Amino acid sequence: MGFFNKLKDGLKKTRENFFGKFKKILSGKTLNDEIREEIEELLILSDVGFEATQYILEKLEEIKGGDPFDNLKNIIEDLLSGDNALNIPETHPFVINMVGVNGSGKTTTAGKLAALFSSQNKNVVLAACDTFRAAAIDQLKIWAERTKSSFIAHSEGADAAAVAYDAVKHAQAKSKDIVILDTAGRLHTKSNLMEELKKINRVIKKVVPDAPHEVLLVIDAVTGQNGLQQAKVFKDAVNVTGIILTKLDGTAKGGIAIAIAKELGIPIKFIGVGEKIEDLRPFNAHEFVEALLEGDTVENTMG
Ligand SMILES: Nc1nc2c(ncn2[C@@H]2O[C@H](COP(=O)(O)OP(=O)(O)O)[C@@H](O)[C@H]2O)c(=O)[nH]1
Ligand SMILES: [Mg+2]
Repeated sequence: MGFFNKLKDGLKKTRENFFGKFKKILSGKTLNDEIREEIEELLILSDVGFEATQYILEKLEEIKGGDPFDNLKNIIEDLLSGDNALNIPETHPFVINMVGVNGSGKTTTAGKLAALFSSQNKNVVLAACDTFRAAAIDQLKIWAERTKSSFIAHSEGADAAAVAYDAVKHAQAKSKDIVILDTAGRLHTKSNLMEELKKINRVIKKVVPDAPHEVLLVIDAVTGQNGLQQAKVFKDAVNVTGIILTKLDGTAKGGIAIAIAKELGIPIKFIGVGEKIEDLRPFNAHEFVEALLEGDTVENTMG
């Protein structure tokens, strides 16, 4: 399956329940109160959130001419468009810090990213900075083996920043291209977690002054508005440079991507639409909107 079809497949629940309905509601129509209400309801139900929903409705009203469905697509694409290129430094190592709450998909995504970079002939170092549980260290080790990445870990309970420091040092000494720091996400110690993440960012600067080049916040799409609130905590504490939205395949409320783009103002850089290595892709707003709003699934289910 090509990636576009995989993306469509991953967004199936969201499309079938909500976004796939817009074409029929809007195409060739003139806006009226009934249509406006229908759109508003679908957007809210899909977790687009109040702010972005109102914005979309206002824009739709503003645009004169054109087909309202095409206008809607353009508005959503504009909302989702950001600078989603990775901030790759001129000299390696390129250091990526992965942050997010437990279960959001950090470790899996770190592994998928390692696979993606390896396929581009980059040497990757995976660092087990989630030292809270031995199982977390083992989980990353498996990804390192699968992706032929170097693996840096200390024992359970070790200082996360010390692991990060060693990983960056190792990468520099061995001329590795990329370091991915897989951090902890236990929220019940929220302030400690933020302090730990800040310390990691501080300590690696002693080796590479402009590191981390990316702080990627991993958000589980299934957690919806709740995940968005958590994201704000991370955004305030560590300098988040990009969002990775995972598990879009597991929710009908994929509209959360639009809420995130509008409310956080941080570009979505990757999305996850499944558990396999190939299910992580660089985010492309145009492709995403096409996969979300176009498609024959609605017609088929109505036949
Ligand atoms: N369906 C689906 N599952 C995912 C995706 N990304 C991660 N997962 C699963 O989410 C669970 C938690 O992932 P993990 O990487 O351990 O989260 P962490 O606690 O943030 O490190 C695992 O079972 C992953 O396989 C995705 O895009 N789609
Ligand atoms: Mg983990």
